[in-house]
Amino acid sequence: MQVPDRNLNELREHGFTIVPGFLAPEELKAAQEALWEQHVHPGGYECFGYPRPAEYFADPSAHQEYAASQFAGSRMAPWQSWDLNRLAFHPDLVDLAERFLGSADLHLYDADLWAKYAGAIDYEQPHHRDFINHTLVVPRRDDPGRQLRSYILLSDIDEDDGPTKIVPLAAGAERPYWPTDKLHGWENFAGGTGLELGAFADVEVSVTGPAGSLFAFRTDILHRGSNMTGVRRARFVLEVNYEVWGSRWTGRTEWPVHSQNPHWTETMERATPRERELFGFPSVGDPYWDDQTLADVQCRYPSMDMAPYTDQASR
Ligand SMILES: O=C(O)CCC(=O)C(=O)O
Repeated sequence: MQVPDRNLNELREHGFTIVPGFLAPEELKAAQEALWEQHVHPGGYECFGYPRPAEYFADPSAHQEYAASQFAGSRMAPWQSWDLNRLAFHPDLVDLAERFLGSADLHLYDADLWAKYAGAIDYEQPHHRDFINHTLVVPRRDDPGRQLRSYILLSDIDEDDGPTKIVPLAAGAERPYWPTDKLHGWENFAGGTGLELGAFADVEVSVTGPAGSLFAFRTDILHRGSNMTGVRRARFVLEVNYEVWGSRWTGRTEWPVHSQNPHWTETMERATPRERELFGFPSVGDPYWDDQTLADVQCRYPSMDMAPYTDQASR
């Protein structure tokens, strides 16, 4: 669904918004089924789906990898299915990013799936702001909305499923971007904010909602991951980050590094020229396109429809 203006206003004023029913039921169902898919590709390249919750909880000791760290269930795109990959550039997410960032020249600068299983590890985090690993510097206070973070919830999340805890912008505004004292260890998580555990307990908002909801937030907002307190609960989110192309000091990933993943080829082949551009693929009309590049890119992406680029190159 198109994100209503009132959610966009919330994002601007409070630093976050939650949009229930963002995904259509069939999009959600296809993405949920795809979470468990596994593929072994020619050459032995394996794409692992996640264990279904019933499978995981039947024997957590068989899935020790999820106990290694809070982030052990995080997997960067491209993933094992088009039904997941396409959500990273869902038209209504791109539309929200364009409206929030005020530009159509968008860079999809990171996309990850993140699975958490109750009891695997303590998922609690200190409060932090995410710009710490999305920029080399800090957001401008007079123009902070230069990056948009989002989670598409692929499972229902209630209070017992380790919801993200958000501190509305006004409540956290007085806290400095950067601590003045040197912090160590866990206190230094995500750059450290010097905040005592339990701070903001009276104003924090839990990001709960049915699967298919969208949670969008800014990189300058204080928040934290919380532990999963329910029994046999599993939480799945698809995380996507957008910014406007341009700044040399922001971002998180270089897509060419991931372009040998077999699902990259399919993703590029099935995406539209506009969707490919979000990853940095040359636009229709870019001087990059000529007879040689058209032919060689077609070899790299055999099922890609090159006509939009060809028409331009032959003008
Ligand atoms: O998983 C969550 O709910 C939030 C995680 C988070 O804030 C982080 O890892 O930076």
